[in-house]
Amino acid sequence: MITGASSGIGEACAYAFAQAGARLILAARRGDRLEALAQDLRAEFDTQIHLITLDVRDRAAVEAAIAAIPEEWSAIDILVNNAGLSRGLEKFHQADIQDWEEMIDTNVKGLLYVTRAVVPGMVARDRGHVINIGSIAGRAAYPSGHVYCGSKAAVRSISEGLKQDLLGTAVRVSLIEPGLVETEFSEVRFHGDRDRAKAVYQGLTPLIGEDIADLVLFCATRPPHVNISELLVVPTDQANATLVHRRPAP
Ligand code: NDP
Ligand code: 8X3
Repeated sequence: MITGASSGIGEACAYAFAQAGARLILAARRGDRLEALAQDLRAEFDTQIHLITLDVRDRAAVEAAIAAIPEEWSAIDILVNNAGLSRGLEKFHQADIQDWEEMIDTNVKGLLYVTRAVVPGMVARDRGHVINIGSIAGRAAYPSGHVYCGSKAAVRSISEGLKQDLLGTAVRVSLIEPGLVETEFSEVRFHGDRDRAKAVYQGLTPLIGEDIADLVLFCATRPPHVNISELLVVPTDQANATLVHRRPAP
């Protein structure tokens, strides 16, 4: 099951797992995008797919959607908690509080709702893997990142705590923390301002969704006794959350 499969890293994960022969449960709010993706995956890989149009911020909807998964799909082996977003890049004292609500509700509470609904089945079956998409932003805050960074620091803590509580079961927990990945992320952060979004990746070679999907698949395909607990991955042009190398335009 991949959340946020309608775009970017989640969509790339859907391709990677489809190619590897997995059956896929794909979730996101934009059902039309999911339908188009499912059509492509069925045509290219003959993938069996179950779609869930879902807003992970809606706790009741998450619980109902997981409970309503047809019997033959309900034994989820791998949960990729990828749905997430940033909103705004303003100084703390100038930021829009509604942006904060959206990030915390999606990145933290949404991830919790989905995980809480799926993990009990994994524990009961003594089999499963939760792969959380955190961020380099969860390791160190950057200017004007405050709440987004905080939400990803929470994902880091939640992943650690989940692993501790699942100790003694066969259920694995992995955290992948990417640096700059060119997806719709910055366009969403800047509320649709494409020029501002493009500038984020100008002069450097960013990661792409497929780079992260590769790692998600790698984590999921280790032997059962191997738990990759965390992976930090950045473009070669990025040293940390604030230090990137940009080449001048030719
Ligand atoms: P995209 O904007 O391309 O994709 C985000 C995905 O999350 C979309 O499929 C979107 O689907 C889904 N999503 C957002 N809100 C909700 C919601 N309320 N309910 C369900 N699905 C939702 O960005 P990325 O692929 O880059 O982002 C994926 C994850 O990777 C996020 O958690 C992000 O924080 C993280 N990340 C991204 C980095 C980057 O530089 N791009 C770096 C580090 C981490 P829909 O709108 O259809 O609901
Ligand atoms: C996304 C990477 O550095 O834009 O989590 O926050 S960054």
